[in-house]
Amino acid sequence: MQYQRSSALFKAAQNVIPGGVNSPVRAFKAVGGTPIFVERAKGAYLYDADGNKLIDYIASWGPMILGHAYAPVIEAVKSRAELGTSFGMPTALETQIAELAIAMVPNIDKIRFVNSGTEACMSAVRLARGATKREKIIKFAGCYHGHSDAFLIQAGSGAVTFGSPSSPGVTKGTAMDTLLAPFNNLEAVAQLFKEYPDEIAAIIIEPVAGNMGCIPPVPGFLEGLRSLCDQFNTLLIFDEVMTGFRLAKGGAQELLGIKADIVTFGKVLGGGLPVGAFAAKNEIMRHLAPEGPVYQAGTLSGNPLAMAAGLAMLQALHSDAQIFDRLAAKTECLHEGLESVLKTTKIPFQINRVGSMISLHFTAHNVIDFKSATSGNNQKFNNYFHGMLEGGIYLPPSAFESYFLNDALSYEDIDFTIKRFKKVIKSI
Ligand code: KE4
Repeated sequence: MQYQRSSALFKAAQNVIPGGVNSPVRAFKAVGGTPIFVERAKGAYLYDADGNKLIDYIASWGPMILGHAYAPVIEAVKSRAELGTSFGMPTALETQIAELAIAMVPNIDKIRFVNSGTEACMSAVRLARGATKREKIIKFAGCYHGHSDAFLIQAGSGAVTFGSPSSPGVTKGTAMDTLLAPFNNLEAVAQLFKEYPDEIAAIIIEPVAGNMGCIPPVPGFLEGLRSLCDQFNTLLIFDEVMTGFRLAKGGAQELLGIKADIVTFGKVLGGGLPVGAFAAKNEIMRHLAPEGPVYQAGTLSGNPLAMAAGLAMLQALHSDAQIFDRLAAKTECLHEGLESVLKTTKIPFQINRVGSMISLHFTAHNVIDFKSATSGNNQKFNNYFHGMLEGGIYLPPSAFESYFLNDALSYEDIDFTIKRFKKVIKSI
């Protein structure tokens, strides 16, 4: 593969955009080398600026669950654009997508649309604080809920990749209201409630962590959080920006059978356009402006193009009873293929998988939290990443990310991936 054009584009971008990218993880800092500039994408394939065709296992970090340039979404956006792109006034479209999302997701009566997962999580925490009149929150080391100050305390994803667990610019005051516990460690959470029995407004968690690689909850962990929240009148926020509309129609709440008090969404919900959302039962959502006093707003919230894309996406997912099983089966096939190759070597590895989220870690330890996720051999990961890229397979450029499979991936694509892995594994 050659990347002359991507490297020229990267050079030019660095003159006018910090680090040449609009989101740090895209810069390949963790894996080294030149970030790939993409020209277009269709189905399971990316076509980069140098004309290379790549099998895509990121799906834009989740949104492209039905493959790139999915025709119904494209059509919806095209026809909607003709009618105007933004009004700053309500449209019937927002009600339509809200009704469908509420029909698909358990335990929510109302939903507020925003423009990103960060905004959704930030607003959900403010709502929880306003509704409970408490100030502290609990988050988990390695979980990432977007880049608002309250969350950049040992965040996952890009922040971990940059090895700067707590970002400069976050004030001590903010950090004091964010309590940390290790993922999958119920005892540590119980301890925090012992110390702050009536101060914790909410626990915010990725029910299946996707920002340390993919890390499932151990049996009893989420159930334990649910009962601690009930015991201490704390709200349980499921950050389903990744898992929502991906693990099941009703997301992780449906798949894992755990009720959250507030759920946040992003990614798939927008069909590739900028959308986030947060949702809850009426008794919580009634605190939100203009119904209640908790303020939250946005010029482009509920933007008609984004709503059109999201509605087309949700309609496709809602009407296809097999989609989530198909995605899980393809992911299982990838898992088995990678495992069968690795078992012919002496390389220690862990593969974590939930639904269409999966990650490979070069470590002998079970990967159950931030500490064990960072015990992986990053050099091996980087060699693996570049070896696969050379073979036309685009994986997340960081050991702290989950892969996101899309339904346009064929079993031939997966077979091609495994064949390439067989070659690459010999030299990492
Ligand atoms: P955005 O603000 O990036 O739309 O969503 C923030 C967010 C919130 N919650 C979870 C569970 C998330 O995974 C994310 C964002 N995910 C990362 C990928 N790990 C986005 C990729 C990026 O930062 O460029």
